[in-house]
Amino acid sequence: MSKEAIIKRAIQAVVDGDEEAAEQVARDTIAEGLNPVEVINEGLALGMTQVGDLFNNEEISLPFVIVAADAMIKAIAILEPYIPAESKGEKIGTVVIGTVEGDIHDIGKGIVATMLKVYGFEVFDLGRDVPISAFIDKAKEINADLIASSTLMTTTLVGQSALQEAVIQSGIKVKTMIGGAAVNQRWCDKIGADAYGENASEATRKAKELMLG
Ligand code: B12
Repeated sequence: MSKEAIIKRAIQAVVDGDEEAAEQVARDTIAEGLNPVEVINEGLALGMTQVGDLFNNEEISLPFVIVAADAMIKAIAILEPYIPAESKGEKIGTVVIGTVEGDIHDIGKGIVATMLKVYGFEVFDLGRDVPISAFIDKAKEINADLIASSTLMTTTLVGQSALQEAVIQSGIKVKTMIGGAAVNQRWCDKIGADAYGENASEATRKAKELMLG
């Protein structure tokens, strides 16, 4: 089966919220020797974006979004062990990542965490709804190079500015990177974070740049 056909099926499986179809596409991706990262980014994630648009236009209700998100999570769980490691050499840096307090959206954050691992970072994923103190404590404990935070809601954006403040207050030497659907470069500049990444590829590129700088 061609890559295009698999990607089309991946998009459709998420839009339909069809868990079995999503898992089957993941297994077919592996059987066909395709790159799981491409199927996640160009297929599953695109399907989730379409679900978001349908939800925004009030064409579907929240339960459908939940089912679609579950289908995507199940497929990613199958694909993750097959993602080829790009960096076989030395560790590039250590990252603490999480979704800020009050926000339970974690699919995109999970993709970013996976990509950072693939590209040679050691990643400590604190999950979702993470208090600011937990980011700071973990960063201190492991002597992190980078704290990466995600948020998808305008109501929880303030968590990223509070985190930025807390990093300064704590005096730890750590870079900060922010992302998530509610975030943009303007917000990054406003709160003084070191980098903003629009998607997982940009996140890895910017994280690498921060380690060099
Ligand atoms: C799936 C989803 C859910 C799922 C989440 C499942 C899960 N485990 O994550 C469920 C159904 C649980 C959910 C719940 C809610 N949701 Co919701 N949800 C979505 C939806 C449709 C898609 C999000 C998604 O997964 N996209 C796919 C991923 C791959 O994309 P992504 O997250 O943007 O991540 C990419 C980039 O942003 C970036 N990135 C992400 N994180 C990071 C971090 C860093 C450091 C970097 C560099 C980059 C980066 O890279 C990622 C990969 O490319 C969005 C709509 C949308 N347009 O975003 C609404 C949306 C985010 N939800 C919304 C809302 C309001 C809610 C609820 C409050 C609904 C309710 N009334 O109960 C609750 C939230 C409860 C809470 N306290 O958090 C709103 C937020 C509105 C706003 N602007 O504030 C949105 C925008 C929908 C809308 N238009 O109303 N939701």
